[in-house]
Amino acid sequence: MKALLIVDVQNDFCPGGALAVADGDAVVPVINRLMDKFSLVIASRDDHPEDSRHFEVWPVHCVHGTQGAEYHPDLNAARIGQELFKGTGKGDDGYSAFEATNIDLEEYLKDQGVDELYVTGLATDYCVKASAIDAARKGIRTYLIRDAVKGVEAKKGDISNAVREMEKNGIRVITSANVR
Ligand code: VGL
Ligand code: ZN
Repeated sequence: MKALLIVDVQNDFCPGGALAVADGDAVVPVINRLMDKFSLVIASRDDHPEDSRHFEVWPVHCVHGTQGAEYHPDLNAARIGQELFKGTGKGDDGYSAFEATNIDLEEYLKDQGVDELYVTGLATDYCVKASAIDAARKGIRTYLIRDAVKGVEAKKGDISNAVREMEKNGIRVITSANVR
């Protein structure tokens, strides 16, 4: 059983948002098309309190209840079967979807019989990387869909280094055209 994981495709990570990823919204049509190939689609959401210590290192973004924390309006959110809220505590960065506080994601995937996770979304060099590596370490066969992710690239090479780190952790890098 395979599942599609959408990481943080939220307004604040898209152009015009508080922590915009360049071309972040370009992943939306790719992800919408991929949804047709999955019976289970799950999505993480950065959902920070306004006084989060996470904002000592990042601009204020994805504050609980704000427009910036909503999904990109073109994302086909109706297909999302389970949401994963993360970074919800004051001292909680919540980079990985496995740090979701509304559900134990590892248990949930076990209950659903998921043994293959296809990872998409934002940002390649932060929450996508953390989520994919956690999945692989939990014994889930994990795929990074390279044309369905975009990164921050705060320093030159961050994205390619993140992809390499994921590969070192056993994650298979594929393109959306190769998803059956
Ligand atoms: C993210 C930085 C801070 C992400 C979230 O979704 O990759 N990056 N919070
Ligand atoms: Zn955040």
